[in-house]
Amino acid sequence: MSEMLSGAEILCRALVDAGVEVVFGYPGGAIMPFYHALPDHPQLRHILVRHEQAAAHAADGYARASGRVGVCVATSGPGATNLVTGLAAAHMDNSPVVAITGQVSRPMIGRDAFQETDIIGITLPITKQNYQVQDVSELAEVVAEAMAVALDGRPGPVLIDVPKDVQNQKIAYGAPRARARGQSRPLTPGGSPGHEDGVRKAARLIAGAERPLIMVGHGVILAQAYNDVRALAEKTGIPVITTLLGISAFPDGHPLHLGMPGMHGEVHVNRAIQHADVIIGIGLRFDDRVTGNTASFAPQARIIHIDLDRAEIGKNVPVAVGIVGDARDITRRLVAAVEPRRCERWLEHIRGFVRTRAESYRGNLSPEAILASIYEASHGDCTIVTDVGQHQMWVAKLYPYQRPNTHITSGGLGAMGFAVPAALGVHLARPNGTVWAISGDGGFQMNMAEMATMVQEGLPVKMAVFNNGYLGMVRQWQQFFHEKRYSCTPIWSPDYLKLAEAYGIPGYRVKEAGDLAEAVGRANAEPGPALVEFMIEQEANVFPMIPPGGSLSEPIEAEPAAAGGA
Ligand SMILES: Cc1ncc(C[n+]2csc(CCOP(=O)(O)OP(=O)(O)O)c2C)c(N)n1
Repeated sequence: MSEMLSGAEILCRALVDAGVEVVFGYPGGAIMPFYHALPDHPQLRHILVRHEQAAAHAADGYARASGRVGVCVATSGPGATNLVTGLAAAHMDNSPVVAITGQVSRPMIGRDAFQETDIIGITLPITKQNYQVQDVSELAEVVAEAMAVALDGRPGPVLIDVPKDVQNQKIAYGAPRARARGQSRPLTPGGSPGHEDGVRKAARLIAGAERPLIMVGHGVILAQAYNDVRALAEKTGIPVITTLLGISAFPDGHPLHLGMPGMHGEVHVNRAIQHADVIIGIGLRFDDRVTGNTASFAPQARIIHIDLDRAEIGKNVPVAVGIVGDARDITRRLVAAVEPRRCERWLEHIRGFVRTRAESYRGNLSPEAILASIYEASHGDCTIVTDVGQHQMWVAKLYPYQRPNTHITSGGLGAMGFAVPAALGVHLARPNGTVWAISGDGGFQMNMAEMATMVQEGLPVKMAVFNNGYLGMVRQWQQFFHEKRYSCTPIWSPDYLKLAEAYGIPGYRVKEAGDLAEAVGRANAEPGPALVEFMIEQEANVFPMIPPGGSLSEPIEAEPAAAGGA
């Protein structure tokens, strides 16, 4: 049986067929046929954002929290280009997002038509794949394929550009030939012949190691390999390091958890790396914020690297054993292959590196106390979505994550403005859980218009704004490396409480630690969205810090006696 359907109707139907339930978007001329068809598909809940960048970040947040594809929609030209930052963020952090953009009609393509942009060319390097649909008969298959490509193997964003005349074209529509391969994340089948050899070699290296470390990244979260990584650590007694995107892949309070490595990693974590003789890296890319100068990174270590993407093995650091495969599958095999052992002497050694935190915070309201109050108000049961900057690093270092995949941040791209819209998406994926978006006063001002989306769509996201009056992380770099020349980093803020009030959102301002519990508790208990502004010390810094391009062995551990040079 077939019926006459327009391309726009086929598009909606294909999304429904693929199991899509939420679409983040913004209408406009070239995507109007899609919006015309949308009300006939109530299975698709549309969230009207206030800026297309937010649609892409929200789809990304939804994808990371659910393990399903996040979908965003925009019109051609400015709508499509506004998606770019969000797609780049999803690309860097391997988040399965499908973006659908309207395009000018086929006869107008290439004529600089109104709102024509070559979004295919623009997004080529920041998508796993992109399509411009030239023939309406291919549309359903393209959607099904795009959904599968976004999820398959190493996830990432895919863009489908649909000219307006293709959306309007009617064809006899039957069931598509290729169907979406489902919405749940497929486990990559293991068992290729190379694995056994790699796992055996890795097990031998681990058996002979005196100072081994496990380093876990986002791949462990994507593969949901939490229990397997924990089993590996507990069977061998090997301590575990979690990268920024690996945070919440391993419980913070576990006796084998050391913390975060790299530029703002704790001294004992980076020292452990520099002294390790074997590093088992699972689902991470050893990026420069983790390694510092690679020439001096882990000089004594032989590295076992497990990654789904062959191209990652040996890309940034030399590898003794590379195993290409799904983190869960390979780690499980490794657990079976290793002999039980303990690493007490090594753990003792690392404990000797631990520094009591240099008390550099002079204000009344420390980031540590703020984060403790959020943890307590939500009984540790919430998802934290961070923006980019100092507050992001404080959260990464200080928030005591216990549950898997409860820390979501723009790690690879480091896109300010991510937290608030991504938190919308996280809430839609986890409607029964609490979601806190934590931003600085700079990043919050980039996408604070999404408060309107929260109100219109009834999304009870909790917003924390760390107000230090500066673009804090850049100011910190200026203090340390640019002779304290605070060029263009002081930043004025509106009255956030009045602003929230204008949106009908309750707001609280906290200046003293003593007021934390009540304000955060009330915001957390609000049935709808709520905002808390924290007036933190203006020139507080994140310590320790490895200077950009520096060695993990040479951290700045406290306020420089005299600012300058590096
Ligand atoms: C879109 C974007 N623009 C610029 C930057 C560079 N940048 C990184 S951190 C930072 C300062 C962030 O300031 P704020 O949001 O107030 O957070 P804080 O560091 O004070 O916690 C800037 C400008 C960025 N990461 N993203």
